[in-house]
Formats: sequence, structure tokens, C-alpha cells
Amino acid sequence: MRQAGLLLRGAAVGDTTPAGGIVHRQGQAILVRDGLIAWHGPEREMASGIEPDQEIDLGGRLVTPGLVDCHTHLVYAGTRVGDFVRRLTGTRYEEISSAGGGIASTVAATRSADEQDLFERARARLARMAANGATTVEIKSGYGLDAASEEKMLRVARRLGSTGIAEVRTTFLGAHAIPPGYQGSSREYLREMAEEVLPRLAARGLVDAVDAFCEAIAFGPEELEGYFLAAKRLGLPVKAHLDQLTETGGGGLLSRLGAASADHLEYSGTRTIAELAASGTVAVLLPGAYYFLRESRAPDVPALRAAGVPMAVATDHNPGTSPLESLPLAMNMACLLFGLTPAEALRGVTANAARALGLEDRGTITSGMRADLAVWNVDSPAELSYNIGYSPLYSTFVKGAMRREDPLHADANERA
Ligand code: DI6
Ligand code: FE
Repeated sequence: MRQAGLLLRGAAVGDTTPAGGIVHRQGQAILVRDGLIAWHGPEREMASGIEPDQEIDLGGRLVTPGLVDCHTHLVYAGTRVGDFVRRLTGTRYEEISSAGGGIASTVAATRSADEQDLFERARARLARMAANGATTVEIKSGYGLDAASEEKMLRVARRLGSTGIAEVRTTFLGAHAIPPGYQGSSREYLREMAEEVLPRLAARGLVDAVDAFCEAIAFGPEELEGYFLAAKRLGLPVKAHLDQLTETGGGGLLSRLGAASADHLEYSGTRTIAELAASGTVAVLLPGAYYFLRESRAPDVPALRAAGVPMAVATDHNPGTSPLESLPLAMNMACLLFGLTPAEALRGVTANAARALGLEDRGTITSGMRADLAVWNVDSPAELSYNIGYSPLYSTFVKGAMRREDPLHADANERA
């Protein structure tokens, strides 16, 4: 029987197992058809009837699932270099925020930015993420904080998804900060976001999930309940930035709502971790923000592990606390700063990150899954967590289509 499609041969497959193991097999082939993995296995066991339309010899390179960045704030204007310099001379992130810097300054820049300009800046960031192996990227709103500007951000995010650079999932983050004009009336602000803005944006097909910043400098769990219930009524998955700077006790609410993920968790204690475990909520670890803010309290990874909470790793790319565009660097930081194993780090940017986004069709190299793959100039899966400061990526495949971002870049990364 003739089986058309794209055949990748000479692959070394690097993948993870749910039990925390690593798979590393040489001499593999992967058959891609209609954007899906139709078959994979040892090249010598390939059925004789396979007559692909196209063949690519990967020369023994490592192939992993395409990386999934499940937490980014990729769309914004302006820079926060000034905040960075002030923090280096001792001003804390919270002080900068309450003095009108921080998120508020990015909100002002994003509100006044032209949509095309926002798109082009974000497209360049997305291309650099793809050049570091990302094939699916979640993008949050949250620097608009009014109906028109939140919509502008989400339209840009959707448009980025249509470029084919990577698949984009959008998240409404209306509850990111209390905007100017609403100081002291955060409940009224959240009500408007939940009851007026969110339903309209959801009806326009712009929202895949709903997020909030549950933190002492932003919103408390009691305030967020109505906001999240509005999301649930629309059938949208919920998640939150939780306990990044202080312990908020928001784990109970997220657990009751069956949240898809809880992100950051630096200050989460045993009780919060037990609550997340009970609801099967994914813990998204964001070591870039911890590093960039020079925090000293890391998430309790041994407790998360012991409780069986699935751990994902993401960049949290944003201008204020994590201007990081590389998932492999996030993996390196997750290992060295948070104590993950390289196997956990790889699972964290593949299967567990896909799970955090509710995507069951990707994250492992398995027949029937989307053919989202990353091909690397490295010898072993652990090496993805080892390198610092350059991308060993050879190319990615998004739904079976090969992408080579920038041939110059690819040449620079050829194996010696
Ligand atoms: N937590 C973060 O680390 C970012 N947002 C959030 O809720 C910070 C965003 C910023 O400072 O611009
Ligand atoms: Fe974030």
C-alpha cells in the first residue's frame, strides 16, 4: 500500500515518559502525514510499503517534541530597561510598581502603540522563540487593561498565530493590574472585565483561556472568584499567577475551579501544593522571573514532586520581570535554580506544558499526535538543559511543515 507523506530518517528521538524517565533512541524514522505523526520507530523496521513524497535525512540529530511555551506576555510596547537599572541600585520591584513604573508603564506604552507596530515587535520575539525550538506559544493580554486595548493585544496574538512561525494560544489577562482610574475600586474593575469585556472578546473568538495575577500587589483570591466564574460560564479554562512574591492562599480557589495551571508558586506552602495536586492542576515554573528579580525563594520542587503535581517550565517572557525568549535557557535555569532534573525540564517544556494549555494533541512523539518537532544539534536530551547562551536548534516542524528561521543562524549552529 502506498503511504504518501514526509519521511524523516536518521533521527535520534529524545522524549520523556509520564513516570519521569527519558527516552533516547538512535536510528529512528518518523513518518509525517496530514500534519500528524503517522508512524515512528526504528528505521530498519519501517514497513516496506512506505513511499513518501519527500524524505529528509536528519544525519543522526536529536528530535524532540516541538517545545511549548505555556506562559508568555509577548505582545507589548516600550521597554523596562529603566526599571532594570533602578533595581540594580537597590529599588525593589514592588516599590517601582507602586511608584507608577512597572506594569503601569508598559500599559501606557501598549495603549498608545499602533496595532501594526505591536504586531511587528511581537513577531520578531516569536521568531526568536521559534529559533530556540518553540512550536506552540501561549500569549497573554494584560497590558491593555481597557476593552479596546485588551482587544488590540489579543487581535495581534491571533494574527501572530496565522504567520505559521509557531501555533499561538491566547489568554485573557484582564486581571493583571489595577489600571489608572480604578485605584481603590478593584472590585468594580474586575466586574467590568468579567461581565462586559471578557464575554465580548470571547464572542469574537479571541480568548482560549483566562488568567489573573493573584498577588498582594495585584488581586486577592476573594476578589478573583467572580472573575473566574465568569470565565467558567463561558466554558474557558482558568489559571493564575500565584504566590510569586507572597503566599496568597489562592490555591483553594484554583483547585475548586479545576484550574489548568498555577504559575510561579515561589511562596506556595504545603497546603497550596496539596490543593493543586487534588485538582490535577499543572505547576508552571518560571525561573526566568526568579533569576531576573534576584529572588531567593524558589518553588518547593521536592514537595511538588512528592505530591505528584505535574511541573511545566515556561519563559514568562515579559519586559519587566523576564525578558527571556529561550525555552532551553529556561530549562537550564529550572535545573540549576529550582533543582529539576534534565528529564523533568524536558517534560516541562513538552508534555506538561501542553497539558497546562489543555492541548492533548502534542507534547510527545507518538503516532496520531501533531507533527510539531524540534531538531537539535546536540547528542543527548540532557544537553538541551546544559547549554547557555546559544541555540543548538537545527530546525522545527510545525504541523509537519519544516521551518528554518534564518539560514545564517542555522549554519552557525551546525555541528562541527
Ligand atoms: N507576573 C510577572 O512576573 C509579570 N506579570 C505577572 O503577573 C510581570 C509583568 C511586568 O512586570 O510587566
Ligand atoms: Fe507572567
